[in-house]
Amino acid sequence: MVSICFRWWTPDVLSAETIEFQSIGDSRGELVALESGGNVPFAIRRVYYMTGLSPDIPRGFHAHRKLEQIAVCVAGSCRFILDDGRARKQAWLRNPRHGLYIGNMIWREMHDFSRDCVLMVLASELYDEADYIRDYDTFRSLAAAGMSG
Ligand code: T46
Repeated sequence: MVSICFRWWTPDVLSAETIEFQSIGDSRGELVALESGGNVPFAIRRVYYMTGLSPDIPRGFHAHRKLEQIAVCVAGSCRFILDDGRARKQAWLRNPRHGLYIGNMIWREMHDFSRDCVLMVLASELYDEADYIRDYDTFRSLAAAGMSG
């Protein structure tokens, strides 16, 4: 399966880019396949998804020490804010063929969920609360020192 990666912002924000997944479409509809080590650049150890989201209730507000993830809005839309400690950018997810790759040590916030948003996330590790950095000042200090904790 061919995947096309492209950056849509300057490389001052590291470890975050969109991956455009190939869609296999025919008269019955669209099909997108995600494969560990194929069009997903890590071994997938966990998948989770969010539903029942509200436009005025943001989520996230943390970074991960080691975790890599790909977020896909399989329905609806939402806006991500990504921050590497030096620069802050935003990305809208509104296409189920677009995955937002988020490397480690990237602060993320999710805003402006559409009512029909289904946000699916592929993760490189099992859930581990110790991998989270939930305090922004701590994140900034670690990022400035080139550390993950
Ligand atoms: C991320 C963004 C995009 C679990 O028990 N297992 C899990 O796999 C996950 C993801 C969460 N949880 C628990 C931890 C909390 O008690 O579910 C609760 C809600 O998690 P959290 O407040 O971290 O959810 P978000 O939407 O702020 O963040 C989530 C992911 O946690 C995070 O890794 O990058 O989505």
